[in-house]
Amino acid sequence: MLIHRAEPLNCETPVGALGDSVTANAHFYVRNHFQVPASDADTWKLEVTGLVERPLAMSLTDLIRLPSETHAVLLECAGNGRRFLSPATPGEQWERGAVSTAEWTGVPLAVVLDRAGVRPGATDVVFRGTDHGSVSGSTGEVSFERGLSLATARDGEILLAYAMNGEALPIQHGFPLRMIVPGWYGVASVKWLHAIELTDHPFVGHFQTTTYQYEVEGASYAVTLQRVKSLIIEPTEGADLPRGETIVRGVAWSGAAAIARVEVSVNGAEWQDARLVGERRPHSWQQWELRARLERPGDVTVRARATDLAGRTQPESPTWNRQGYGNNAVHAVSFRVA
Ligand SMILES: Nc1nc2c(c(=O)[nH]1)N[C@H]1C(S)=C(S)[C@@H](COP(=O)(O)O)O[C@H]1N2
Ligand SMILES: [Mo]
Repeated sequence: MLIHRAEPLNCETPVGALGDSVTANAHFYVRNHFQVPASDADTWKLEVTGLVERPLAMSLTDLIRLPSETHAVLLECAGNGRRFLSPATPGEQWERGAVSTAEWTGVPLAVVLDRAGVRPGATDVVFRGTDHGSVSGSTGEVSFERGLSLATARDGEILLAYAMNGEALPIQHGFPLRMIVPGWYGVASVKWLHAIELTDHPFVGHFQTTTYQYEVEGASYAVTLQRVKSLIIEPTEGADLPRGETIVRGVAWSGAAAIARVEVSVNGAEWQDARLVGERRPHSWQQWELRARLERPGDVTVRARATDLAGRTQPESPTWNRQGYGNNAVHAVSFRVA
């Protein structure tokens, strides 16, 4: 892992470990704003309050008894790729590995909302983690909290997850319970979740309306769905390759829709369609590969560009914004042919 900060732990996955359909728990990137909170599974409760018919306080055992689902879902930090923005922007200087995929098991959020019974007039939902600390620009302690509109919260795909790749949720990934919000940048997937509150107004808070905003020339809009993006896993940067056939391979994803195509360009030549490998899984990454013949010795640069079924594609260079989010520029890798 590439460690950006030890306290609290913030580390990214080496690109070479991102080629498989799921990422091992030990290799899944970690993004923490505050110290990892202590959690005692025996006394822990999930509270559901606010505009509901029946306020709930559920233990982990209560949740595990409800119908569960398992889905492969990719998480990407909105700051992934910040390191490559110019001029530099503040925050963790993530390279390309603040993205990973796991199989999450848990209870659909919609099931828990139905058990509580949403009252008329509720429009929004606030999700609270137990971690807290100080943040710049505000006095006192702030908890990690995020809001979603009720419509988004009910869409059926959001999980309250207690297992990751078949193991109990590791402490740094949110034990005992976290949200998994498919298609959204990772910030929406609140870890160490302990409270859900139904309200009649959109949530305003540090991690909602101050940070996680694209700020460009006076305008500011919220970070929501993952932008379409692709990553070249092989060849690796600076590799020495023999002449002849080489397989260029990688992964691609998008929060808005499945991947429609991935194109590769070798040394600036025309874009060629890569082959999409395996099944198309929504909310996970799509593996792809292209066989290229490299006959001339020397330096070679390959670039990869993904397009999703919503027709979105990647820009050649990053779209700069003040807080450094959503860098989905085309990935280029250079290597040598002997
Ligand atoms: N409670 C809490 N939830 C959180 C965070 C956090 O700091 N505290 N970080 C968020 C961000 S910005 C990301 S990218 C993902 C990272 O999840 P991971 O550490 O399991 O990879 O968790 C999100 N959920
Ligand atoms: Mo993030």
